[in-house]
Amino acid sequence: MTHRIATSFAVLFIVATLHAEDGSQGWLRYAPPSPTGFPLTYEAMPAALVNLDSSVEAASAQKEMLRGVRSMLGRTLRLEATIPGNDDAWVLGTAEEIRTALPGYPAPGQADKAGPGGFTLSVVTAHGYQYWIVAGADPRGILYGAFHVLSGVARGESFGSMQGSQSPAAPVRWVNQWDNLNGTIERGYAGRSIFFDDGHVRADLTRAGEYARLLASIGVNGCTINNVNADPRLLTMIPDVARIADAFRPWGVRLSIAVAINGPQVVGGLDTYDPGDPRVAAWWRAKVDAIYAAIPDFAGFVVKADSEGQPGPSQYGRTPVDAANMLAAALQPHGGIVLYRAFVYNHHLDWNDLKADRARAAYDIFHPLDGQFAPNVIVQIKNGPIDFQVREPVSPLFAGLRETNTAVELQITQEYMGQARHLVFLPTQWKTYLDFDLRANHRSTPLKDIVDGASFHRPLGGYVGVANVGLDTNWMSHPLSMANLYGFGRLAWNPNTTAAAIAEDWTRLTFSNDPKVVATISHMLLTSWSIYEHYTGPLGLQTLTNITGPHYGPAPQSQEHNGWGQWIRADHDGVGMDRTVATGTGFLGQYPPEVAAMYTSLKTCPDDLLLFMHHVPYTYKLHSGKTVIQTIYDDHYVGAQEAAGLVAQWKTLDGLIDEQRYAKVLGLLEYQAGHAIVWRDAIDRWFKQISGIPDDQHRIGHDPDRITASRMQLDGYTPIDATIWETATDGKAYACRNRNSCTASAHLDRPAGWYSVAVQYFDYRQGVSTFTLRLNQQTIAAWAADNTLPGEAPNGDTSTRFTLDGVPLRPGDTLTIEGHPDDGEPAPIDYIELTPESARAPQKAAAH
Ligand code: GCV
Repeated sequence: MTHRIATSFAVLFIVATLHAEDGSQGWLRYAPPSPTGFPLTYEAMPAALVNLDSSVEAASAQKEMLRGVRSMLGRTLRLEATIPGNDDAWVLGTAEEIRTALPGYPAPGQADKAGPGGFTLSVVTAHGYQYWIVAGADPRGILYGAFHVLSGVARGESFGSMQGSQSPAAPVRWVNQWDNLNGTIERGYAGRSIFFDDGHVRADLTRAGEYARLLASIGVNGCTINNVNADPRLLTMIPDVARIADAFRPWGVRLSIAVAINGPQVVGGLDTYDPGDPRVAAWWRAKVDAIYAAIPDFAGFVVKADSEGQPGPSQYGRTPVDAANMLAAALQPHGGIVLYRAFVYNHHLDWNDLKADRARAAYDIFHPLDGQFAPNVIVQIKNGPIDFQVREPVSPLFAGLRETNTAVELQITQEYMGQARHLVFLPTQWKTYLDFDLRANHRSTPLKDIVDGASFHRPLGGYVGVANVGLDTNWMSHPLSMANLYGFGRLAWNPNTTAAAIAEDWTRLTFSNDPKVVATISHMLLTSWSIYEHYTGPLGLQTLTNITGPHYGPAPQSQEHNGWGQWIRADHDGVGMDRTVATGTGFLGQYPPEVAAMYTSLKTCPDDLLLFMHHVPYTYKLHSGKTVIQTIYDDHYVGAQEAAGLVAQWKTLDGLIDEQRYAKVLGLLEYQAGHAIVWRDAIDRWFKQISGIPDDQHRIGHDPDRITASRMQLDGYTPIDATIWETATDGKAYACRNRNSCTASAHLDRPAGWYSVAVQYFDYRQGVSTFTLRLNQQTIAAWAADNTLPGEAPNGDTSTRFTLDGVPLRPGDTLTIEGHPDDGEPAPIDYIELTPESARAPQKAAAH
């Protein structure tokens, strides 16, 4: 958090003059498009609307058109039962219905080419009247078409420019929610479940319906409502689950559930869950029949088995094919499908075994099974071979399953990507995966064409995004994180959409069409992944976060010496996993030959994945000409600086967007900029220590602007070990224990001038310690450590800073931090940093 002395009056004035928005509507705000710079072609828009289709989806489309047009253009459309012969009209319906009702459809030169789920927008002129047509290939297509029209209006597009046909790239466009029955969400960062509470389905499912509306607006057609670490008890709650399906149905979103493979034993009363046992198969058949009796449009099952402690077919010497096909047989008569996850690996790998490699697991297990899965099974594969890291190569399994349906699993919730506290726009990253050409059979086979079914002629497949929205009013906690949910839908609909188009459209819909807002936020979004990569784990090192903890702050050592296999094999001489066939784990041999060769050769392996593929000395020179170690150091400095740049960019929008979201995002970006410094310092200190190689710019450990607590005069504060040494100065935090308050004072000898004063402290999940900052005898700031960061100890998860700008200092001044512990949180501190504000005139400082 950053504050400024004596600005509160100005802030209050701004608050009073701006309209607040809470983010609850996401990108469906339906704000009037600003006329500035946009053709107002809607003058000619029909005043009537006819809906020819009787489906619930078309009813939603009709309602949405009325709502959107009224809200954006201030007009109330007149509903007509049939196409009026004496007026223009919007016409909604399936292509077939429109052809019957309007013999002129499609107009010459306006072929209707929409496939399943698709739509065609066109204008037909008959008897001198114009009919603005939203023709769905089916009821869902009508709904998607209506949302497309409304999105275009919101962005100031004319109906003319929207005309033509669109169809979704793949049939499966689902989100997975990792919601637990008790109402918590695994890796969810935006509050509790919108579906469950206290072991039950919520009585009030309003938010479930609103979520489905958001999903439908971006073409998502399925939602798995519970954690893939599935609780078998959900299988006993079908009547209540059916209520969620009812909330989804008007929006064309089909409900799916994640199932625990041991359900027959845990809730079914059998003494086994062996997929080869006929009693088990019969139990699943009966269960599936019961589900379809309650939920006729039930979509199917998602399965995580034999992974991270989940039960699986291996218990009985069976394979994923045995389990998946048994479930598929039960679902098949009803048209249901199974998404069987390929995220299966041994998390007790032997660190000392240089051939052991978690990245190999999915291919090793699933490739031999290619061609054996039932037609209604899809193997759901995470984009990379490890686990949603900041950068990984594409999983080679996508090219290893040529006679099996596949779907790519992308993570929308920012587990390893800053947990909705850091801005990371993921479509930029996802595009690198979707566009990556695996060169199967020496021909073009980009990932997007594989999961669309085109490359290997598969009838089923698609896109799954782990979304984890919660009860927070704005769905994903960080207002800018919603761009990721929106972007997932856009890419699942059309993976050729550019990240820039997604960023721009989302910004227009979510904030405004003001060119400055659009350019600034789009730029921030589009650069954010690279910024995050710079200050976390560059060169293919993975995120370098605390993998045995909350996956949040820096903790590079946690990658090593354990069974989880996210190793980077950093030692005194070098770093990186040797995954070559000749000398390493052989992982690269899982790729088709052209890709394997590209990664195997140091000449062609891209720098940004080098350390994922190779173990090299720290002094190895990259294509950039810089050594590995200096790149690691520099990238972290660059990343922290870029993160600070995000704050500056956002501040240029003050007054151009509503104060509520402006302030919320500003607070988050300031926090992020501070945390980027924590990341930078921790990773650079760690690599400097392990490599013994100094930074050629002498930055690491040389922070002339800092006064560490160890150099302050302390009253009550005592040193405690940071649980991850590199995340605090000299591995120590200073805690206030067994007292109501403690102080740390610094006597200053800086030149007189205006300074930005940052206090680096630790904010645990528990407790709300309070702090005051005094300049000589005067209190200049007070704040509470109430950010509930994910940890209960001083480390990189909890280290954060409070910043006060515009502080006039002169030699002889004393700055004092007074900490008041609360509920086990000992008001821990690390250092004060005094950054001169060079823009200010030094003589003003003398006046304080
Ligand atoms: C739902 C990672 C996450 C787990 C998650 C797992 C999975 O390991 O940390 O929370 O479990 O992936 O995708 O199954």
